[in-house]
Amino acid sequence: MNYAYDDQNIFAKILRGEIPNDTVFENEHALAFRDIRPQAPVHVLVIPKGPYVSLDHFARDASPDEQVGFFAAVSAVCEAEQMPQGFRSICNSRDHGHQEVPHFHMHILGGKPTGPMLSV
Ligand code: DGP
Repeated sequence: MNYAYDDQNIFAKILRGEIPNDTVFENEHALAFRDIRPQAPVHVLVIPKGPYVSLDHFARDASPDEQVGFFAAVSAVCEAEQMPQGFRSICNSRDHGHQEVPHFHMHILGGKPTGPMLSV
């Protein structure tokens, strides 16, 4: 698979500081911020700082340090947002995954029941 990263995508602009965001957590390798169109009381996006298009791209090509840093951010968000009854994590990839922004991100949604996994 050839993953072509578009550095004009909206999350790349957020990482460069060209667009503001509501940051929840940041470390060397990842940034977590609130989704602009929240679909639950908690709706945070965790993104790597590196140029990865999708989950499969990140899983294949990100370094061990980047992968650890990303999941450290996921852990920090889950701790900070206090979701004792659980949450949903979603990574949409490309067209069939309904991915809107072509920079890998994980949605973390909680604070209410999130329903069945897919509505068909
Ligand atoms: P996805 O379909 O998985 O690619 O979802 C992209 C999400 O990104 C969507 O829930 C809305 C969110 N989003 C789009 N543009 C912005 C933005 O400029 N700021 C923030 N915080 N979120 C955005």
